[in-house]
Amino acid sequence: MTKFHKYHGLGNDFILIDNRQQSEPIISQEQAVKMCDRHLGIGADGVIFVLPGQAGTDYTMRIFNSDGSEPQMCGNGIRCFAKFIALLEGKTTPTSYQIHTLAGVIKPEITANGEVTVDMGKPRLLAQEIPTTLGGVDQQVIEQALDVAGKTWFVTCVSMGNPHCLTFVDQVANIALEQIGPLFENNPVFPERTNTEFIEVVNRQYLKMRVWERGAGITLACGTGACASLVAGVLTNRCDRSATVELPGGCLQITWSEADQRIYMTGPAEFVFTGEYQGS
Ligand code: ZDP
Repeated sequence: MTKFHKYHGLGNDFILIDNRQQSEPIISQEQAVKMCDRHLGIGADGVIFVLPGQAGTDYTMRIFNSDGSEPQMCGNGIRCFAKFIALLEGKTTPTSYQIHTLAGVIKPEITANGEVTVDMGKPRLLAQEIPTTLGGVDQQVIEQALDVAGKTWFVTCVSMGNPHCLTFVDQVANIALEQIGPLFENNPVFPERTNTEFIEVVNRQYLKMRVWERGAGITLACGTGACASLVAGVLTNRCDRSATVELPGGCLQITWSEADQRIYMTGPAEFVFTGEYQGS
């Protein structure tokens, strides 16, 4: 029997586990797959663990995708994480935390209106940091040709700790995500697979994005993907350094600060229900 809390950020939904008593997740990757199953389990895009802090941080966050793989970071997940620890601690807003992740220290802050603003750190742009074999190891990958599904796409690669491959298109509604998403995700030019985003520029302060997530498939929103979309838009001079990113589940506000070069993401995170998982 495992106690859990269910949260979502713009419909990107997660099972949150209070794992403060132990430094290793109390759920295996195989169990996470079962819990995420929408017919046989709780249903979620991933499982997130609240672990004791490391290296002077308040807490450590680890994530298992719905396929059991472990990503470095999760942007919607960390907003849910902040709301969950505020609940566990009985804190009222505003509250800020330093969270240890596989993508470095990430700093969420619950604001007065209950939304969460996250200092996501600096984007990483070199091919070896993504990682991708598109371009030389210490070069940026901007508008590089990549053949997928019999078509040439011009892709920009950004790491927010986890890999993103971004393509600007005229209309996101016309992209056959279910068919082409897996072909990007598992393309041999991405040795650790990749998250894949298609972006439509509405104007310089408004982007529309649809995502195929590594290890989770189509999701209603992707926080790190929204951040990476804005970075790709700035690198290709399609948008300003501050913009709204509209996802199928709603909007995030993203800023790439000129002053400190860090990315700030603001959006909602909602507690849905709590329960006890009885499965194996
Ligand atoms: O990098 C990956 O494998 C992603 N599937 C991790 C989750 C990212 C995400 N949806 C986000 O919001 O950043 C959840």
